[in-house]
Amino acid sequence: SVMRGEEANEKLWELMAEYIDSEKSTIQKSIVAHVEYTLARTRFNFDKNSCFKATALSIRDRLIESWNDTQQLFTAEDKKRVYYMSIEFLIGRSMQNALVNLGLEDKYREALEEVGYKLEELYDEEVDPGLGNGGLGRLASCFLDSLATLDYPAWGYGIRYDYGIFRQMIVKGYQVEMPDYWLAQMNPWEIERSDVSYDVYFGGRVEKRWENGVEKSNWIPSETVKAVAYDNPIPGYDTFNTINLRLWKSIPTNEFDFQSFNQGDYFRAIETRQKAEYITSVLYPNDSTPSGKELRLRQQYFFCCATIQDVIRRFLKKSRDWEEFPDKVAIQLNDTHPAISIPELLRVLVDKYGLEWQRAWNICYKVFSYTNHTVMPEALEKWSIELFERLLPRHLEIIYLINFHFMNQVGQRYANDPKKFDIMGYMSLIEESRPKTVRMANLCIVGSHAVNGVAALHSNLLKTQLFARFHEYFPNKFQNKTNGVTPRRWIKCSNKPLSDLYQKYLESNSWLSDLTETKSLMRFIDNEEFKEEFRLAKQQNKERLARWIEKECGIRVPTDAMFDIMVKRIHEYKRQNLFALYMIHRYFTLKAMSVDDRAKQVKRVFMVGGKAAPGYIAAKKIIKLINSIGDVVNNDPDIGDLMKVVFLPNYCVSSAQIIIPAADLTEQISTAGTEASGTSNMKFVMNGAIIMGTMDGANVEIVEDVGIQNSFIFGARVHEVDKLRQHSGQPAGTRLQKLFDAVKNGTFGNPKELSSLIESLEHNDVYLVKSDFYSYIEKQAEADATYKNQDQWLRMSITGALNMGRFSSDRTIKEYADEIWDLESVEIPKPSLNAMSR
Ligand code: AZC
Repeated sequence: SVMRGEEANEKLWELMAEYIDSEKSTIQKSIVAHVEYTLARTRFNFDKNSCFKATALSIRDRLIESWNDTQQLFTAEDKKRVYYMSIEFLIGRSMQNALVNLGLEDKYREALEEVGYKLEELYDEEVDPGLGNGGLGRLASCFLDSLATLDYPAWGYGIRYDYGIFRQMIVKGYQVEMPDYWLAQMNPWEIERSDVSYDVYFGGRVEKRWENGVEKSNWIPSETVKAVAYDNPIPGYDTFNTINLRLWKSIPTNEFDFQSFNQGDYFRAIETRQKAEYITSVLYPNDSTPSGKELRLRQQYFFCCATIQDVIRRFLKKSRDWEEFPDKVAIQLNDTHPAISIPELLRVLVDKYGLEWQRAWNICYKVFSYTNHTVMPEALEKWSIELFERLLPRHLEIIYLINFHFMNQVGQRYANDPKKFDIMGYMSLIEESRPKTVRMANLCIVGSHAVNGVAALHSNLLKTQLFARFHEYFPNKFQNKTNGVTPRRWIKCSNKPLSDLYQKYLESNSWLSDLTETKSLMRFIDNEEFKEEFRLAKQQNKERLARWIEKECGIRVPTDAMFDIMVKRIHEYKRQNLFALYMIHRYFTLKAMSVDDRAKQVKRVFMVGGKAAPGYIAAKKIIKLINSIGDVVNNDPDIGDLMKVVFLPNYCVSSAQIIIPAADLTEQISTAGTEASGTSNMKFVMNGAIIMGTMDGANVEIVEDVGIQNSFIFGARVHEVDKLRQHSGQPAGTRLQKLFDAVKNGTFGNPKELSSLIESLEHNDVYLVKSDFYSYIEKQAEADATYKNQDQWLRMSITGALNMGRFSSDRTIKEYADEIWDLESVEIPKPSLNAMSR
């Protein structure tokens, strides 16, 4: 019998109430079942870590349900999908994020409390998967969160490294790298898909034959490995959509090397197999600088080849025309690391499916789009022709063919230009250097329909400098997509006091889906109660960080001091050295004061965290310098609590979640024109920190929205940089020279090791430390003066936090979907009651 509207509604609510009531015991039952059956434990050998695993598995069950529904619907609707290809995904811990997005955090907390466990303690049991270096990898993960939240039919594709970014230890002030075998404990989130695997080939030669007057190519490779899929469900916030992050692991194929075997060389045969597993064993720990190693190119091709096969298999599930491919598939290349996908797709279309070249090309470039993340020329990937030819002979041919057609067009376009050959040389995919190389960025630009930078200033530099000739040739290809970060992880999960405050004053959580809503709270900017609560939230976060520092570093820091923090990869262009020089300057200034004057100064805790690439000597010396400054300052009885210097070891996603909410001041001080965007700047300001920074990357746009009067901006502007660089050997000026001399004479650390840091600034100051120093210390003095006026500081901090709506990655992803991918959302309907009470 059919129930009428009202009656049906009532029944529904009854069932819902019952369902919600039973939820707590449902959760408990599911955890207990996993303890017993999945982990095979009893209450006699059950500990916190098994409780974490069982809880994670019970959450995963829910994720799998919605993930299956999502995939089914995507298939049924058959709308266009986007594939986000990235060689890095800095996922961070998953448990809290999953619970927040599923709206189950409080329910799980209650359910666990009853059985004697604190949810927050379980969070700390989780390993932090570090399958990325820094901003680029973390951006990819924020993007997945937004793609799921906005109901886009999207997939992430990457590599399942056995070893993520190294664990950093500080021993006697030096960085020591420890391997991060994050899979030592089972990974409760992933689903191994041994049924989803593809062969990937390397090496060998290319055979030619003629068929109906057309030359056909056949790649005869010499090596095979298998790519196996590991699926990681990514839940959206406040939606039933759960998308997939598919990571590939390499394993040997089942074919055995019979030749070695027959010769009795059993171990040789095993060795070949181990070489296959080696491909996905370790993430290269270089940030922004290519490593140029053969294994890295193997990693890149391995994950591109498997991904393209997977994408095509999905497309071909329904039989159709290849011309439809760009209507069903968009592939975003996160930097040039997945660039070989372009020749790979062409190869498959031409060699395997027999498409004619021009037809294949017309399909191919419509599918791809490319994001550039850096303008530093030394950071652009180039692979030697020799290596390419040895590993991927057919792909090299295809790249030559793309280039042949492209050079023809460029030649025609500039036929009458006296600089024609210079222009062609500049735009060529091949660099006629020694050794000859393939320019991966040029390949991406030519092979994509859209190219974007990651902040307005950066995108303009791409158009006017780095890729100027390409912009002239393809004016409509170039776009900007200013980065963003997910407010779910970076406010809700990281900053409970602030989230509670927003929830209270906005009377809902909808700000988590639309961060621009927080702006309406500006009406409370004169409300003393609101301001006091905001201040208290910051204070709680500072105390949490102080406890973390005491535990991790054994240093006690005063929580009534200004927390001045710089956390990011260590790079000369980011200028941690400038920050260090300021610390020395402040120390000397304090030392020179009378006891009475000192007592009037603002207390500061300087904190630096970040990893240096293991082979980047100068960056490692900067770490040592900061630790040496800490050794002197922290043990000086004249200074006491007035100033502390802390190096925060092993900066990673989970420590960022504790560090960022505690900052009063955030250092974003890269030389103008060097930091493409920055994303920690956004996280810090959202959490109430004030920027001490340069007009670089996304700082420019942040300042636009929060007001320049609510930030401390100093230093050369981007248009001034070139000229200043011509004088990079200029003298430092007396006050700065004094600091240089202090390092060179051994006041901080061993001058034999550290003076080279100073000498490079004296002779060839590429990043303009000397010329920005004086405006920097002026701004720092202004920050002190402002901090003394606590009400003014608080207003600046609140205004910043409330005006960050634009920097949610939801906004960024919406722009990609509308302006690059031409993608529509596919919303999963609420599961039926039947499904809910399953
Ligand atoms: C980084 C940029 O340095 C940073 O400014 C930006 O915010 C981030 O990407 C995300 O767009 N670039 C890299 O990490 N680049 C590489 C090649 O690793």
